[in-house]
Amino acid sequence: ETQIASLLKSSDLFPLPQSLKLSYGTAGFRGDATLLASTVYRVGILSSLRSLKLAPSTIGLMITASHNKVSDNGVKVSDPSGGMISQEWEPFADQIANASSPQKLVSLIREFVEREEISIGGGGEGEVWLGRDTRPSGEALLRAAEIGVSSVSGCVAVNKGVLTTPQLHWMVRAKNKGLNATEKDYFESLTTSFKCLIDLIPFNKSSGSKLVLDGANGVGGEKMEVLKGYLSNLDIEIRNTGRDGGVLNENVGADFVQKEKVVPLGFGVNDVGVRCVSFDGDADRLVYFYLSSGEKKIELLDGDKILSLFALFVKEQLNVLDDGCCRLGVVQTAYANGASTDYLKGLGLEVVFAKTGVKHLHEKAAEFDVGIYFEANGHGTILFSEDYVTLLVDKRKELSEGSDEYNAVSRLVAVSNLVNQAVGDAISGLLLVEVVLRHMGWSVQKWNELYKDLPSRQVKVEVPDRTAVVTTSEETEALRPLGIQDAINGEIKKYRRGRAFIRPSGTEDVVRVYAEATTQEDADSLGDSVAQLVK
Ligand code: 16G
Ligand code: ZN
Repeated sequence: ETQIASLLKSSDLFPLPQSLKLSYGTAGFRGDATLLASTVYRVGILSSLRSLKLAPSTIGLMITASHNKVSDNGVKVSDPSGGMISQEWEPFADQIANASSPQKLVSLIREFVEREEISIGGGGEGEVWLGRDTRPSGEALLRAAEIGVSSVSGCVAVNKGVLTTPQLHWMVRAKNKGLNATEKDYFESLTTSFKCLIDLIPFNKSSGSKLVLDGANGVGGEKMEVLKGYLSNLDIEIRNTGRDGGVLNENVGADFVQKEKVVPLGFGVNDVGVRCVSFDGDADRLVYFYLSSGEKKIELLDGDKILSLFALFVKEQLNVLDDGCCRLGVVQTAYANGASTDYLKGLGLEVVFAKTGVKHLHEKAAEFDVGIYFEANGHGTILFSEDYVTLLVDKRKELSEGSDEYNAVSRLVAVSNLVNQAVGDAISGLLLVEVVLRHMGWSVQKWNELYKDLPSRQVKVEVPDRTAVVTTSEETEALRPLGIQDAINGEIKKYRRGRAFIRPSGTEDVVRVYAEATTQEDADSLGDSVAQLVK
C-alpha cells in the first residue's frame, strides 16, 4: 500500500497531456519533447519493473530521438543483454504510456505486477542505468525518468549522463555479464581491439589517409573526440560537433545524407575525393560518402555497402580457416538495394530478410554463428555467438603464432570485441570500416566499386488508415488490401529488374512505397504508379 501511495503521489507530478496517443513502435516512444515528461516517467517505472522481474539485473533507459529534429525527444529501454526490451512487454508499455489518470496507471501496474509475478519491495535489487543524448530537453526528461524508477520501491536509478545510444547498451550488457562497464571501459575495449586489428594488417601499416566525420551536431562527434585521444593511428578530422553553433540533425547527419544524397553542412568543394562519414544524432547509424565533383551531390556508401565490406572481410578470414562448420549469415530488409543482395549472394553467403526495425534484424542475425545485419540507413552490427568465440579462442591455442590461421582467428576475435554486440554502433562501425579498408589497401572509391546501386525511389502516401496495409513477415509482399499485390506485380512486370513493395510506416502515419529498376526514370515511374495503387 505504501508502494501505491508513492506511485500515486509521483504520477501526480506528471499529468498526461491531452490528446497524446503514443506507441512504443519500432524504436521506443518519440514525440515533441514538451509533451514527453509523463511518458518518460512511466517508462522509468516500467524499467524498474523489468529489472525486478529479471532480478538481479540492470536495465538501460535511453533518452533520445535519434535523427529526429532537436525539439523532439524520446525514450527506449534496453534489456540486460543490451538488446531492445523484449517485445512481449511492448503492449504494457503502450498501455501505461497512455493511461489517462494516476488511478488508471496504478491499476494497470498492479494487474501487470500480479500477472508477471514481480516481487516488489524485496531486497532492493532493482537497478536502472539512465543515459541521454545532447538534446537540451534531455536533462529534465532524465529527471522524470529518475523519479519514475525510484518510485518503485527497491529500485535505484543511476545517471550515466550524456552517452551515445550504443554506449549505454554496451555498458548495460557489460554490467550484466559482470564485466567492467564504465564509459572508459567502452573506449578501452574499442581501442584495444582496433589496435590489434591494425597490427594484424599484413602490409602497409601507415596511418591511412584522412577521414572526415560529420558528427550531426550531436553526441557522436563529442565522443569521437574523446576516442581520438586514445588512438594514435587514426587520422580523423571531426566537424559538426555541435559546439560551433550548428543545430542537431539540421542539414547534417547520417539520416539527412542518406535520404537527400547531398553533402551535409560544413562540407564542400575542398573535400572532393576525401573519405567522409556521417553519424546520426545518437550515433547508432553511420554512412560513408565522398564528393566526386564540386557539386553538392555525393557518392553514398550506405548500410548495404558497409555490410558488404564487413561480409567480405569476415568471409576472407573464414576461408583462411577453411572452417566449413561456421554458419555465416547476412540479414537485410526489403529496403536493401537489389545490387547489394546479388553481390552478397555472389560471395556464396546465406542472405535472409527481416522486417524493418533493428530488433527484427538483430533477432535473425543471432541465429547464426556469425550474423551480420545492416539496414540501408546505416544501422547494423556483427553478432558472434558465444560458443563460436569460445571455439575460436580454443582453436588459437593449437595454432602457431604468426601463421595465417592464427592471424585469421585473431582478427575474428578482435572484431567480436570491436563491434558492439548489443546494437549497431557508429563509433565501432567506423573503426571497423577503417581497419578493413586499410587491410584491403582500398580507397573509398575502390570500396564503392564493389557493386553499383540500382536506382531507387521512395514515396510516402498519406492514407486514412495505414493499418489497412498488412504485409508478409519480410515486408516484401502485401497481403492486404486484397488484390493490391497482384496490381503491384502487374506494374513491376513492366520494368527491367523492377522491384517494389509497400509497408505501413512504424514511425509516421503513412504508407511507404519503395521501387527500384535499372534506370532512375523507371524507378521513379514504378514508384509513382505503385503509390497510385495505394491511394
Ligand atoms: C526506426 C528504426 C529503424 C527503422 C525505422 C523505420 C530502430 C532503432 N530504429 O527508426 O531501424 O529503419 O524506424 O521507420 O529500430 P519507418 O517504419 O517509419 O519506415
Ligand atoms: Zn539513431
